[in-house]
Amino acid sequence: MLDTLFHPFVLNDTLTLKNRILMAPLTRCMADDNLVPTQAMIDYYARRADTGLIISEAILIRADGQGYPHTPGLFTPEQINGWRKVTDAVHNNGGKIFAQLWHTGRVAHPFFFNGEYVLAPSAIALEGTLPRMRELTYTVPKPATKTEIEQLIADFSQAAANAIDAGFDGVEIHGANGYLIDQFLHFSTNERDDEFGETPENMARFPLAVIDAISQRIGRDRTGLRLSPGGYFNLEGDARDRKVFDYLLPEVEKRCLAYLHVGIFDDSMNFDYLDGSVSQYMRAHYQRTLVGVGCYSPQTGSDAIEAGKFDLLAIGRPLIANPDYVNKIQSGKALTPYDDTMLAQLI
Ligand code: FNR
Ligand code: 8K6
Repeated sequence: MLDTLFHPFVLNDTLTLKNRILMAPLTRCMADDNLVPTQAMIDYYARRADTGLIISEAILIRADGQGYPHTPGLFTPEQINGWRKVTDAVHNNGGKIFAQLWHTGRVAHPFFFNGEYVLAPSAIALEGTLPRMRELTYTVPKPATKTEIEQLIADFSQAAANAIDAGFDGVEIHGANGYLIDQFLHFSTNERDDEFGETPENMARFPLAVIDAISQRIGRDRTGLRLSPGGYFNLEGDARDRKVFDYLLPEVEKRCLAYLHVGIFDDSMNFDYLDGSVSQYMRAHYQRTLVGVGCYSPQTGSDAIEAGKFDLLAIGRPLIANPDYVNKIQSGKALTPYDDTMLAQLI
């Protein structure tokens, strides 16, 4: 029964979603040279306003977080104005939209912001070269000092305030997929011996400080979070990471955020040190609203919700291929299959 997907869902006192299908955050690299959303992006998001909640593509909190070409920002007045047009268009079509706030940490490249170095927890470089820019090799990052960490927290908080100024209904903190926040949470990228490393409490300190700063600034009811306890993208998982997330998830739960979102590409992936899939592990350690994702169809997604595996379903690639995804599944029409060539253009 797909019906489950179409029921409204009360997230909290401020937010009720008209259905349980979320648009997953999807980087498209289509902003203009000043990292401002374009008219094509406004139209692209507006077409998807029938989802219960759109989570925007990852948006840079500041210039030195950039790791791919033409990813949008939310740190200049021009960028804020650009996003205002997107949120207006989504709201005019009856939708809701959160901004996913992003700093790539060691996955950034000085090429994009004309800088000297990138910041990360520790001086451990990502191996290899940038996607589609094979002449650029990842650099050895500079371990962020305590002062730089405080500035990053302040900049995350400012970007959240900018998102609200731009008309977003809330923000999702991008703590997943091996980017800055996630780099603090895994041993393969965090070798610090100060209050941000070595123990679960220390490794969770920066992520929790970002969460607290943002939820105090814009309200916890408007703050969501994405996490990847399983390392699978941009960093390697380590059995010791388990303890970090065992500590972090109850701490997050206490903060009563709008939702927690699984960060994974394929939820059938199992991780030895998590004793199963990431969504199973998160559900076992977190009782509040959980968003599942990763290679789900409408049927498998609604089955998972009915079985209590998670509460809301985020859909990524199928929504790239089908702007009218919700309408199609509601009316029983066939979906257009996704393929990677569709990334070249916003439809
Ligand atoms: C992604 N994903 C992703 N995740 C995220 O947190 N922020 C992002 O900006 C992006 N960008 C992105 C771009 C592209 C082209 C893809 C394919 C994926 C991951 C995405 O949100 C989702 O977790 C996966 O796509 C799995 O869901 P589907 O596609 O199987 O429904
Ligand atoms: C935030 C992201 C930027 C770029 C996104 C690229 C997406 C690529 C498409 C999919 C490939 C992903 C594979 C990852 C899974 C690895 C499994 C071991």
